[in-house]
Amino acid sequence: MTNPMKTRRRNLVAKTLAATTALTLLAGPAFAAEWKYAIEEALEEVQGVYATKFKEHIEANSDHTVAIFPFGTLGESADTTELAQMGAIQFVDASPGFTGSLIPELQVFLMPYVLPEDPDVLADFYKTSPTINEDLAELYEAQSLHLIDMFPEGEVVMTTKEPVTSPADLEGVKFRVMTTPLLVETYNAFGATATPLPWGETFSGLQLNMIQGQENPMFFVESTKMYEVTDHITFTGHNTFTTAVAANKSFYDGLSDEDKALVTEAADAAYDYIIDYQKGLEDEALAKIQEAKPSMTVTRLTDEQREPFRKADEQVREKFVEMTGDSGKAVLDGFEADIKASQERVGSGG
Ligand code: 6CS
Repeated sequence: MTNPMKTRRRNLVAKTLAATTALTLLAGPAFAAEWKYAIEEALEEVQGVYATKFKEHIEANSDHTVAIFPFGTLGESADTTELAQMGAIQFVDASPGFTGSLIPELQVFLMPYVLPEDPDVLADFYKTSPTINEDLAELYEAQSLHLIDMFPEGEVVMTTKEPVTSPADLEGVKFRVMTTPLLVETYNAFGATATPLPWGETFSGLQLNMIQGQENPMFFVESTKMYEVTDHITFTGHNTFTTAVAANKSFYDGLSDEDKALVTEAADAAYDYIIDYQKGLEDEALAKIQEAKPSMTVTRLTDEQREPFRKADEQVREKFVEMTGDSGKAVLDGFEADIKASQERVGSGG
């Protein structure tokens, strides 16, 4: 349901940004522009590190400048996505956990036990997959967005108030998920009571015990201090957090060939950097959490313990196809074929 307060605020933000963009264009030297780029995280977090690298490359190789808007400055993910669709900002980092509500096929990234775990396979997959870079990219275009890059942000772990080793432990647990419908299906199939919430409501929800669990990659559990409001970490191996950077379509289509090439080069540099940057990040974050809160428990589910969670896959697959029809089925088939191709290329069972 649309919240009129939020819509009014979003419209005001859009108008202000559009006006400042126009002023910058008028005042700046010929062809130089300030490009606005919103992210869902802080500058020091993975999306911020990628965005900073992108900005550095653009600024070192052109007269353009990039202004990064971290989480909280322009609203939640749904708000910044809308701003990018309207052209009030030029770039947005928005994750399928939210954008899956806009482009249902993107929910393929949220299906449990479908993405490989091997980081090398993942790094190859996001870069080379025709399903991502051609088929899903086309679906972005239909939403006035041009897909620039998708990249992984690390294995998702559950953090909860009570220990979790089986779906029975999730019974009665209100578990916060990002707002895309397939995540609700997944966590309900895992035995929990899935509770979709924007990111900004998660910490307080846990603090007030309105929710008792959430999932996120380890670096984010540490940087956002999720460990202060939950007591147990569980590695279930069911997913990797995926994010996506997109540009406003009319803006991108209107760029010169030279600027389009510049954007591609900047994205390639940022992609390579962020893949490398994340090596060891999970272990570092875990060590910091254990130092800050020695009582935090860490459980890595065995294959046997994962089995009942894996069973959810069939149910979630059916739901995915029900929600997305033939188009989603084709995306899922292509997705799995591309993963297999990356596994063969990288030479791993991943
Ligand atoms: O759980 C979330 O909503 C957030 N998680 C990450 C890793 N990045 C941004 C997103 O909003």
